[in-house]
Amino acid sequence: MSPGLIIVSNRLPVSVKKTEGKLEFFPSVGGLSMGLASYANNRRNKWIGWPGLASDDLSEKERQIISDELLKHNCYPVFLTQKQIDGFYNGYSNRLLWPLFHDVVLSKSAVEKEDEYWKVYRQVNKIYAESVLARSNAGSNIWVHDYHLMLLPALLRAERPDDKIGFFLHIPFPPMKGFTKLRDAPALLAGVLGSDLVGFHIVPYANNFLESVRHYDLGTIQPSKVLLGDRVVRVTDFPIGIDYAKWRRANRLWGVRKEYLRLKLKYWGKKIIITVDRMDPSKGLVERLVAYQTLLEQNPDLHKKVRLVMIAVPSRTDIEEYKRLKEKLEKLVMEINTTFGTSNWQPVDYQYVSLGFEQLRALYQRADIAFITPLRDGMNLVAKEYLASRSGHSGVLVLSKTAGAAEELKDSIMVDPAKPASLVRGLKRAINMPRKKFAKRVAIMQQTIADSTIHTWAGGFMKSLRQNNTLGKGPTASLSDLKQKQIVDDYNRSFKRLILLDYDGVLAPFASRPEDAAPSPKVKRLLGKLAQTPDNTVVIISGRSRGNLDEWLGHLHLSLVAEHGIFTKKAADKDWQTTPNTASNNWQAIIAPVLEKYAAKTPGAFVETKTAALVWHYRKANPYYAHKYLVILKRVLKPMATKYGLQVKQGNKILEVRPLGIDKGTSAIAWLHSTSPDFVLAIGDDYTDEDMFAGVPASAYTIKVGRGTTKAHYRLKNPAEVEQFLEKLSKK
Ligand code: ADQ
Repeated sequence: MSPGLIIVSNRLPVSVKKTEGKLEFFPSVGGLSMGLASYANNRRNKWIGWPGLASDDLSEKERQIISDELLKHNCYPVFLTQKQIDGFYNGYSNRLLWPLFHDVVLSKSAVEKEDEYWKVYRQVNKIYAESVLARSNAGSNIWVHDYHLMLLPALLRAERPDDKIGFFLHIPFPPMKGFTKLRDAPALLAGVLGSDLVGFHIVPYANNFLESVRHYDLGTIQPSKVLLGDRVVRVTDFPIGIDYAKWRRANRLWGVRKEYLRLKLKYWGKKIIITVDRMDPSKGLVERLVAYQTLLEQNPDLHKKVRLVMIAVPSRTDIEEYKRLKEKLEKLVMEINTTFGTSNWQPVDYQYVSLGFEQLRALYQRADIAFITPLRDGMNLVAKEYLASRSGHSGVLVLSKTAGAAEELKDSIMVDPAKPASLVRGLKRAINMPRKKFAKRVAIMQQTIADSTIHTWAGGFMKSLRQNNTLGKGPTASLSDLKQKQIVDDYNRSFKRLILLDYDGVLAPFASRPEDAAPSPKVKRLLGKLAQTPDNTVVIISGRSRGNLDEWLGHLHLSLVAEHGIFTKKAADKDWQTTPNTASNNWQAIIAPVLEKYAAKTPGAFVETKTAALVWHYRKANPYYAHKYLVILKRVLKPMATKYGLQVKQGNKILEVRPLGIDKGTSAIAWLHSTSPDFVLAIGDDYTDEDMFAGVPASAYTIKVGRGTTKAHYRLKNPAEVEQFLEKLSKK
């Protein structure tokens, strides 16, 4: 049986409060707990988190009662004192990280306390680490959630090198310029990089994260990956979804029907606009009300016909900024209602409550328009829940382009929450939108939400987490002096030797321009000597064109393989041979413009045309754009590759497109057959060489140059070390 899953988050799906000495248990509100609750009901899983109340005035007995009750939900409490809650939760997490990540101005008093808050944040992350370690065994799958626990993955990794650790951020990850304002930004990144897999809602957040990792030089950045010595941290997007079927079908529930009827009567004859959010400065509630106010000012004809139902759920009520927001909002509601309201029309129906599922579902069903305009939002589940709850394809959604959900819900009426006029225009369009006209758009969005649910999200993340660790199995040993001596001895004792060497990054360091990476005289001398030794077959097996290899190495007694195996020239031959069935390159005329298009968008990137391959180079490109467009490019190329029988392979700062069946593995196998060696050595540095390592027998000596996961048995640091090693070998 595979190990269960340990979920760790700041809040548990069940919260506890103590009123007049009595403990009360109730479901937590918020995207995360709602989203994962349905996933975490499995008894084999454990959910570790804070139960939501300070431990200072809890007796031993009360703690036991809490633990026992939570255990019924597979939950385990982390008890925190009021002082810890103030520094860790109210302070560092919610007065610094949250606003900074949502591009909300930080309050001066919060910035002044950064040091103080940081100390407690670190301390509490350590408390979480101790709790997780005590409740799980080595080899566990651990899924850490959100900005409160950014240090936790590295703390766990230090104790549990073999655990599978995933981290998911539910809020946006800001651009590098914003993030690096935090004094301890590098420590936060290093904390997250303790994971095997880091997930974000959308690609731009993942790219922002990678950009910050690059800024502090914390690892080697590759598209969707950070290489840290022998570890790979995958960084990718997993857009969270909702339990679509549950929301869709809930109209059958008696409680929903009853509530719907009540709302129908209450809001009879009015066009109902709803806003449903936690009371939070990032949700843009004031801006939304101001837009509604302007709409009423500008359109007297709408008076008495519309009504804004504003549901604000109490949130982080101990924090000064949240208290001020509530006051401001309530003042504004009053102002609107007294300015425009009449004896039988109240323009805003404001409710500061947490609704139950059935009430919320009925409200979604009654609302003609959902006006969801956060200033910034990781995803925003309310928008998805609203669409899922509509009967048929009715309803209209107005959505901020700055919500993560905007990536998927492109058919909504999209607005810019930073521009008041855009909000007013969007709302007016929604009010005037003919029902039928919008139905097609709702149908498309409903399909998107139905296809990408909370179950596919959690399942997809877990599947990826498991894959990731098998890929990163066991570190590859660096090639010690002793081992080098053993290889040299074995080489000397053998009768027929095959030496397969990649060129770039192995025999010569990378240069900014491919044509500048010529071999040094010393390397040429060593290769010449090895090639001249009787019973040696030395093959340079490269992605380079024939021209480069001929020019640099053609005069030595080497065998050459160009373009990953399309062309071969044996040491004794004068001419190149072409691998059968690869000569047609009609596909290049179709793929080249696509690569050119994205090279034009990526300053510093360029396209190289080989005889039977195309290469998108991004070594000199701005990494932000390179990674952004690389992801898109791979997606765009996928169906084209299938159509034309091509493979798209990522190498060291390159993306190469070439015919299927042409790779260094196939080529290595052909050399093995034609030479029947009793000694095989293969040295390579990038992804294309992994095919070569896989193609040679297990008894072969395989050496990876540089960092990154590999199938090779040994590792050398750089071309200089390769040179030293080849020198030892050539001393026979
Ligand atoms: P939140 O900021 O909490 O979540 P959101 O995604 O909208 O934002 O989720 C709110 C949840 O609370 C919804 O499931 C909704 O039904 C519920 N809710 C809201 N108001 C309510 C009310 N008055 N009564 C009862 N329930 C209410 C964070 C991030 C989001 C991200 C989620 C999930 O800020 O951007 O989408 O996590 O990753």
